[in-house]
Amino acid sequence: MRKINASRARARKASSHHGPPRDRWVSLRKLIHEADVVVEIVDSRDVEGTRLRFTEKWIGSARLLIVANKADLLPEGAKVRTADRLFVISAKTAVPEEKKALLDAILSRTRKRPARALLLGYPNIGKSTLINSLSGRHAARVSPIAGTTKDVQWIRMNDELTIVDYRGVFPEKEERHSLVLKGAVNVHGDEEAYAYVIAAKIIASPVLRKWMEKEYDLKIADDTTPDGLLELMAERRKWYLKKGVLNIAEAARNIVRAMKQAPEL
Ligand SMILES: Nc1nc2c(ncn2[C@@H]2O[C@H](COP(=O)(O)OP(=O)(O)OP(=O)(O)O)[C@@H](O)[C@H]2O)c(=O)[nH]1
Ligand SMILES: [Mg+2]
Repeated sequence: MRKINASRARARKASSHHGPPRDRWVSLRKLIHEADVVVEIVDSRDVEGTRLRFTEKWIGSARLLIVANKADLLPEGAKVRTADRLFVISAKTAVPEEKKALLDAILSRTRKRPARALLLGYPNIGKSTLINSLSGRHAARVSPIAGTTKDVQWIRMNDELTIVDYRGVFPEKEERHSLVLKGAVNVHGDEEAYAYVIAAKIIASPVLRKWMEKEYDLKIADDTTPDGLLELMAERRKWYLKKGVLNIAEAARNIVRAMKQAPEL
């Protein structure tokens, strides 16, 4: 009796979208198999860094459409950095023609009607926002917290197309600090360690430096250190624990949050 229950529990687990990573990959493979088109969403600011390496291998290029989202966060005049052909958009666009062009691009990947398109991408990349924008209604839950979409949600766009919203995915081996920079994981309590990684990255990048200087109205010198940058932020915003003691933890939380809106990842 016990044995049967255990094997039933295992079977249930394998078909669930929660559970340990291995089961998740099994259910993802099944969803990919059932999809007519797979739309891989990447970040316009870091196309290469937010590509999912397994898609080409599992799906093949005929059924795959790569969409670079968050184009509105690119610095003015900057182009999406990539060698690949891809569709560039901002999920926040209000231009109906842009949405229509994306829907057409998705449908052009298959002859099946109604077609089923599965959206895949890193957490927080804007999959649910894009679905809401394309459907013109609030069908999928959206938030700046990575991991908002927990399961699978089928959303009917029109007679021709159903879109499947799926939880964010990323390579299991990817380092946590790299995921923090991409906004793909949430940081609680331990912001400070990541804040230094982010500060170093900002200091090293001319684009990010300029953006930070404008955002916080401060001046970053060539010899500014990551610690120094957090101090500058706290000074500028007048974050003090008490008189004369800067609140570095507050600056750390802010730099982690601000990075999600950075013009470059
Ligand atoms: N500026 C800008 N922000 C965007 C865009 N698309 C999404 N966002 C923001 O990015 C955050 C994450 O958006 P979601 O749509 O929840 O992302 P998701 O990929 O569904 O995330 P998970 O469900 O956690 O995997 C939200 O704060 C959105 O408002 C975009 O094109 N431009
Ligand atoms: Mg989502």
